[in-house]
Amino acid sequence: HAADAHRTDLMTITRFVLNEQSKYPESRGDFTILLSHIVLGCKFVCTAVNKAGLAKLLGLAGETNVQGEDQKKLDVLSNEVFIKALVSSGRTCVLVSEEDEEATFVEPAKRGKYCVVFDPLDGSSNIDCGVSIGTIFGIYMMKDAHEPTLDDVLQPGKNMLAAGYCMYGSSCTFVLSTGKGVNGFTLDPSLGEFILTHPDIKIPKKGKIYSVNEGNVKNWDGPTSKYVESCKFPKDGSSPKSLRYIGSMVADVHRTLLYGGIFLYPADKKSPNGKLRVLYEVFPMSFLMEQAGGQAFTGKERALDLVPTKIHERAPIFLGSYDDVEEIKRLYAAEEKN
Ligand code: P6P
Repeated sequence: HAADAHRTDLMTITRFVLNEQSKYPESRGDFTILLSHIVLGCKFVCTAVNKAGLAKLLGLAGETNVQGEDQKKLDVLSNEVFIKALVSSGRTCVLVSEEDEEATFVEPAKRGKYCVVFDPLDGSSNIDCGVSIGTIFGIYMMKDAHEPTLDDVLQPGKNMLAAGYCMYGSSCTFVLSTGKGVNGFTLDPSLGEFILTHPDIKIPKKGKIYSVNEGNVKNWDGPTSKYVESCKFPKDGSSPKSLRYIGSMVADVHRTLLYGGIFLYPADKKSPNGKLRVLYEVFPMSFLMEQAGGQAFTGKERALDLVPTKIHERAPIFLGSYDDVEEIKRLYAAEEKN
């Protein structure tokens, strides 16, 4: 009957989070309500992204649609959906989006105690060629019950209560950590529900894949160059690592989480802080990696220890299998000594 139980005992993401909530008797379910609004936003984006190709075919995307309105670009549309869903949840006070230069401060009547930082559609330049893209988010508790300020979102990543992403690819996969491990859910379109498909994800301690944009090799610093060299020509005679680089962070990180290995977006001469954004790319993915038994390093420190000073600040990032990141930490430490 195990199979039957699986078929009838549907562990939806809502039920999963309610189970978590039941461990905190004093909790009033605010987090559960917040998460259900994030999930709603992801379901909307999933359908919109899947129709994007068709929309292009029908000349909707980018031009005027059948109602003669200007069809919004998907990332702008996704951002509006998430901002509206988060404000209407009544559980947020400060929102930071990759799409908005300034933070959004929720009006007092709809204010809650959570702050959400997110990239509504990361990698959206890949939509037209069908590469997987995703929504990335992190959740902080406001610092204390006062007038919300930017300080509520300029917290180190280790203060996050939860983080996750939703990948829009061959299937729609929602990966979440609330600080007690990592779990993956797959959207069942017939139910419109995310079902638990990847319980308690743990990243392999060491991997056989490295993931970096080798086009930047001429600008890399010493430790990064030495590390990538060691992936291609291992000194211990082991076989070289494979290179897999999709160029969409959610897709590259999801593969790293499930298969192991290391994802790198290093600093280089052109961009001394790398390219990826601290609040809504580096922190959420680093949080997930640590929760899955991996680690995340900026070249100088543990990624989650970094204290951001600007909401769109960038940082270099090396994240993935524990032993692989340990290698690059050793090379940066050696560089420090010289
Ligand atoms: P590059 C997509 O534009 C993105 O923000 C991430 O999703 C991805 O990891 C990175 O940039 C790719 O950057 O410079 O290799 O094209």
